[in-house]
Amino acid sequence: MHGRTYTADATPGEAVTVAGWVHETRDLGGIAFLILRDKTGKIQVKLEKDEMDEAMVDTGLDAHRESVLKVEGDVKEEPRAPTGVEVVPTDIEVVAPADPELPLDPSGKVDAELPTRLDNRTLDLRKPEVQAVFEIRAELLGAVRDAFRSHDATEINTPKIVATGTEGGTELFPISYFGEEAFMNQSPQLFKQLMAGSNLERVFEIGPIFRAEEHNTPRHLNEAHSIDFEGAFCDHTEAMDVAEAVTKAGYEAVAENCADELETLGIADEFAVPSGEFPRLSYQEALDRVNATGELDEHLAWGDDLSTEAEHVLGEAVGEHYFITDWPSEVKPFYIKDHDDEPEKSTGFDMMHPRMELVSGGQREHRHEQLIAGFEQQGLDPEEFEYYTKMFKYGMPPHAGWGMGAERLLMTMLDLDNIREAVLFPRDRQRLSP
Ligand code: ATP
Ligand code: AMO
Repeated sequence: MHGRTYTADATPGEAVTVAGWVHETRDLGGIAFLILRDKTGKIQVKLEKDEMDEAMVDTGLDAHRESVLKVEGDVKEEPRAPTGVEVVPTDIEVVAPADPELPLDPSGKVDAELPTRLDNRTLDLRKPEVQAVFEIRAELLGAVRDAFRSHDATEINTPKIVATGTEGGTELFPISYFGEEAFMNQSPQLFKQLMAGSNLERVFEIGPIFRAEEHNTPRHLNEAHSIDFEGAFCDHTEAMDVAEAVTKAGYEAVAENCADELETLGIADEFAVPSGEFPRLSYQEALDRVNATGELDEHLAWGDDLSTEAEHVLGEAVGEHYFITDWPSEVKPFYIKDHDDEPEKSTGFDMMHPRMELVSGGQREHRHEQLIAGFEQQGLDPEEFEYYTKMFKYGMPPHAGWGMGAERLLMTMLDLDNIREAVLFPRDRQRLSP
């Protein structure tokens, strides 16, 4: 075991200093064992009461579970120890004591409810199966970044305090900005488009989005992380290709680099990298497919949104990641371009996991006049968006992109029941701290 500050390898014959949390104390009478734990694993420390310094033995035995101890000693081979080696101590120091009453049990012997876990994330993350989720999250986001870079996209960061919303006016969190009305950003949508029109051409961002959704569901957060892509000279089909490639790259990296974490989560055997092309169903085909199952009470018709139930029925029928393309123009936002030959159909698409929607995207309306008309159709005042629309007068190329919920990608990948398991400190209707 390495203590981060007092690093040493636990090789037999070596003198080491290790530091970590007291995972367990086993007092067998004349002999006692401390199991110390840190990021790299666990190690046994042997305490022999009659043979070792009494004060040192007492320090070890008196330390409550989850206290941080620093132990100096010699590493000895010991077949009966859990890792085959143990530390025979020469000095034990309490670095940080822990109260005897713990709000949750990091050894996992006693189960805790999700709210208790979220209230005590530090202790919760001392459990290997919880740590594994966040190690995988980091690997996944790293792989997503690499995949974008291999697609020639430049990482950007856009403002989170903004003057206007884009994804529907009721879902905005208002804030006061030096006395002026402002909002937490719902999506980098307009900014990433402005950058697609710059010499950066292809951009991506991984950052927070804020939605004042009333929903209190296992797949909505009020602060989520969005993986956004926008590419100049791309159409919606190329944007779908990028979404598919980025998703597969994420799965591949996790399969390759997180074998231990998948094992810890008990999903190593069933974890599968999506293979083959994701089917692309048109919205009409999706409706037909749902209707054909006969599993919904109502018959879905053109213009209907796909309810959660319809999404489930469809997900079960398709059984893998898939796209829904060519949505009716009226259900997609102003920035989505309609098909030139069939204006009632848009280039908007969603990428679905059988359990839920992961991605929304489309080709954008890049023609100034049509963009302004789109605002008016949606009941929005184009004047308020002038900072955005004016750039469409100075050579805005055709472009397309999408946004993917990072937590949804992770929760579907790891088959987590609740999206709150996929974020360290979730924000929802009931939760503003920690
Ligand atoms: P030792 O000669 O190493 O002190 P022991 O067999 O005389 O060991 P006790 O002091 O009675 O043992 O130890 C109680 C229990 O602890 C026994 O079941 C023994 O197998 C176990 N034990 C002893 N030493 C270790 C060790 N270093 N690691 C794991 N288990 C041990
Ligand atoms: P949309 O609103 O569909 O599209 O969001 C894109 C993706 O972000 C995730 N997501 C959420 N995840 C958790 N909790 C939420 N409250 C939440 N809201 C959204 C979903 C969703 O598919 N501007 C467009 C994207 C684009 O066209 O580029 C947009 O924001 O996975």
